[in-house]
Amino acid sequence: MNRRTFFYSCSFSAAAVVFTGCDKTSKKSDKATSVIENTKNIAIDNFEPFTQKLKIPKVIDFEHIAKAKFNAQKSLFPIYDGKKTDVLTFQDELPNPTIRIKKDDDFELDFINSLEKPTIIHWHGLLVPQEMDGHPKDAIATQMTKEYRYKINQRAGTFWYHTHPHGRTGEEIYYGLSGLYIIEDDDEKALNLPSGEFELPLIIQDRRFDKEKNLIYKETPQDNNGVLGDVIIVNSTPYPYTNVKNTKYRLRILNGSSARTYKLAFEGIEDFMLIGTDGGLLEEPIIVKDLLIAVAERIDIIVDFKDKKVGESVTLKTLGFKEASNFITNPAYPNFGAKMDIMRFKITELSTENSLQIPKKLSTITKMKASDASKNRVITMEIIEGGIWTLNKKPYDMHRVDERVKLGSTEIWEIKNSAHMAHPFHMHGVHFQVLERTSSIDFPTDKGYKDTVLVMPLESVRIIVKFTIPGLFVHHCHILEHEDHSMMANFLVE
Ligand SMILES: [Cu+2]
Repeated sequence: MNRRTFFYSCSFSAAAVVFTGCDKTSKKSDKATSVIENTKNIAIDNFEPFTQKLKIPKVIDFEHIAKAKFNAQKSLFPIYDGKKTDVLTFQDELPNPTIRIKKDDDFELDFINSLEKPTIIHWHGLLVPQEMDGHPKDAIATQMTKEYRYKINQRAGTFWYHTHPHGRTGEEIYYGLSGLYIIEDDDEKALNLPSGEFELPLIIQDRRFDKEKNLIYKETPQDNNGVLGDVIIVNSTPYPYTNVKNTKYRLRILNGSSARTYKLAFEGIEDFMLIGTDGGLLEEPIIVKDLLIAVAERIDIIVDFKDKKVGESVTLKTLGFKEASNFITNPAYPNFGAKMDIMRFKITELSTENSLQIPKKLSTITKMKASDASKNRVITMEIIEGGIWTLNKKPYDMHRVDERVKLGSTEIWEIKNSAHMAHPFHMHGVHFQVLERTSSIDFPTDKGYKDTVLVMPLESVRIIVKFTIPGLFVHHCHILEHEDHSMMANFLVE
């Protein structure tokens, strides 16, 4: 039985699918490579990992242009060298461009929707007026144009953009509609962090391909728990490699996957330095051996190849871990905590510049205190009858106001996860800080400004947030299949 017929030979009970699904497991392949544990990977059966060179997104730099244009469209693109597959793009190629812009500069972009259905772009992590944020209710119809105009009014950091139409965000991002958005400022520039060729953007995503190397998305009802793929692409390149010198690199990493959390580590390098999170630089670097990064989170890290010789290589991987889920997902693919390789750094040149030091003081973060908050709210993450993922037991209605918040106020939101599965909780229009967690798992990323926080199974996380922008925004789970079905709600700041 091949994998395609295996999928469709499982029978599903619609009501029970979220909890049980099909409990068969796919047959392990004798040819299973070292890339992934416990899976049969058809797309890479005849593919040698680390043979395709990492693509670097082209840059739209607002220092040199005044206005950009995005046209969401269907394209054909070779994710695997030599084999084109159907994708969605903003400028007819992948990866989509990285936007670079400075604090206080004006952002101007005309967005044309050439897709068959309404859509909208959301600037994830940006603090912009409500009408520029990309709320699902603001989706524009086919062939319409939306003019995005706003000023960058926040400190430096690594952010991203993606489309956000209600019910179709997962599919649109999966096929390509996302990219990085980097804000720079003078404070960060003065730190002299690795830049130019020593600064690499890495968008990590897991994907599925059929035998012909065409992208495939949902296949079974279990996929509503989260679409997990067996091929990791970085900057739209499957299991890529990149050539490096034996010195420090700054990696701006985005988890742009549908559902997968990664526990990132470098084989051959014991530790690395976390310097920034969703909302920009930490106060000081934190040395880590590995790091959890959930969907939509960003980490800014320094990795040093100084002890490596020319000819050696270092593999970025996700370690196996069990903490995030015991939910059953499509058994044909590696589960939530699977160990997988991601990409390889090949040391090909000696560096002439090894003396660069990372400053001990990176930025100032004003810690918010629980006593600053005027209100406490509880947001629950749970499944209701019919296997629907919700916040506070209510499927999303884009015209219903779920939470009313006073403009200028500070609140504590307690995010309570009653499920045996971790969910990344995201808020639009704010940056928040993590006050405390009920679990003992260490999250170094909690020390920075956040817009997305992973709430572990049966865990409660208390966050503190100041609301400074008026209008209607969404908060939601960032597992894309959950936000589409229907783990999202509206808050109105007034
Ligand atoms: Cu979720």
